[in-house]
Amino acid sequence: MPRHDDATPDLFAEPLPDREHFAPGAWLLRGFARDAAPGLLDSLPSILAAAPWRRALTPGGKPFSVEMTNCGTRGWVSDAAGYRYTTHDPLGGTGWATMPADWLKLAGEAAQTAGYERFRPDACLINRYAPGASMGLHQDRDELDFSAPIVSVSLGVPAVFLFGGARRSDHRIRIPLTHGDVVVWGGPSRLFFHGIATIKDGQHPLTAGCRINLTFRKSL
Ligand code: MD6
Ligand code: FE
Repeated sequence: MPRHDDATPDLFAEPLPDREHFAPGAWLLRGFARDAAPGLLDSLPSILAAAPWRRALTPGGKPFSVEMTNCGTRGWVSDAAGYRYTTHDPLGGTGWATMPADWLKLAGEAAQTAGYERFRPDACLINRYAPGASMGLHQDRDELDFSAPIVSVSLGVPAVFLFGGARRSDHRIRIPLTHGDVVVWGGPSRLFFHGIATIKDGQHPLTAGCRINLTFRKSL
């Protein structure tokens, strides 16, 4: 049944997902995680019990301003030995917490809404931004398989996502992200440079003064 060519609108049709295409293969799904957010955040304490927040060091020895942890069968870590995925937390020595079922479901549905079928992430990097924290321009390139997209869920206080191109010096657009927004990208823009501008002071009922970002990846 055509949905857009009908002369009369179908009041009972499923609403079209609110999605904005901002680069080749890259989509912004505004509010996609808003309803799921309280449930998603309920899982944080048990994930943090396995692997608490830490400020990782870059391979060059500089601390990230963002605090990080992971869940999933693999987690992304950074230290003097470099950027990589590990099955165990190098700090605690224990395995990362299992990825909660509702996290996996949301990530799969977001990927599908952006046109990526059967996304099965094995890793979720969790970033916590206090006011003043930022994420420098980088590429996500520590995964083995660049055919899988990345799904990124923004929770809590707002942020500005910087999105460039294949070269570090390429022009960057600024995308405001608020609580519940989801960004999905892959395909032609999978290796594009991106970052997060310095977080401003703010308050959110679910995260107090911080922004939490869940970044789902298929590492293998
Ligand atoms: C953040 N996100 O939103 C940082 N990477 O806190 C990322 O670095 C990122 O959002 C790849 C894909 C989506 C992302
Ligand atoms: Fe990234």
